Amino acid sequence: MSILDIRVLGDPVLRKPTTPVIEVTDELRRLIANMFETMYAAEGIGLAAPQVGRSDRVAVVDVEGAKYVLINPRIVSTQGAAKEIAEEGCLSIPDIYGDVGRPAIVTIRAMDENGTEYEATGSELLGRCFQHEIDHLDGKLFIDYLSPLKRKAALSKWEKAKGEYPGSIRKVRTEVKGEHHRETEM
Ligand code: K1U
Ligand code: ZN
Repeated sequence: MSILDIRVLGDPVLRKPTTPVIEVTDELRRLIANMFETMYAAEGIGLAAPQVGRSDRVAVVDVEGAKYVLINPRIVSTQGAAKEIAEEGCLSIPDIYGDVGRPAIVTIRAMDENGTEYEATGSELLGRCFQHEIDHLDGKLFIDYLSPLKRKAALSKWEKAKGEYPGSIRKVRTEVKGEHHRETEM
């Protein structure tokens, strides 16, 4: 398995809508395994294919040990009249956070890595993560939900930070015994 580079804000792949998966192949299963490894190395709870430069409609989620492979996911219902506000971050916009209002509970339908359809309902962090990842598959980012003022502040902070990511690429490092190891090819 490999840790993949993460694309950051500015890379057009993050804004490109994804293409539905027609067939679950071994190549797709390898991508999914690499996405899980990358997500864990980056200490995230979710990761969508565009974040690793792919336009397949695929994402992975692990919230408190509840692991999900999302192939061609869609939201089938939401519950909660008022939108619940909570802070979000994004592995593709490091160190930028903002409050996002979303339906409190969502039910999704998706396929797993065996091509089996399933339905899952998530509330709190899991529900938020499902929505954040499905947004990625539609080319949407959490900053799009911020008020104009907060979005402007977030983008101005990002303007100062983005130089750390040449080519809009974030190299994910894993820490072993207090040392940093770059896992991806330089
Ligand atoms: O898709 C991504 O960029 C991953 C993102 C998912 C996410 C974060 C917050 C709310 C909903 C979805 C992250 O995992 S960023 C890391 C993070 O914010 C976090 C990590 C552990 C617990 C809680 C949040
Ligand atoms: Zn994100």
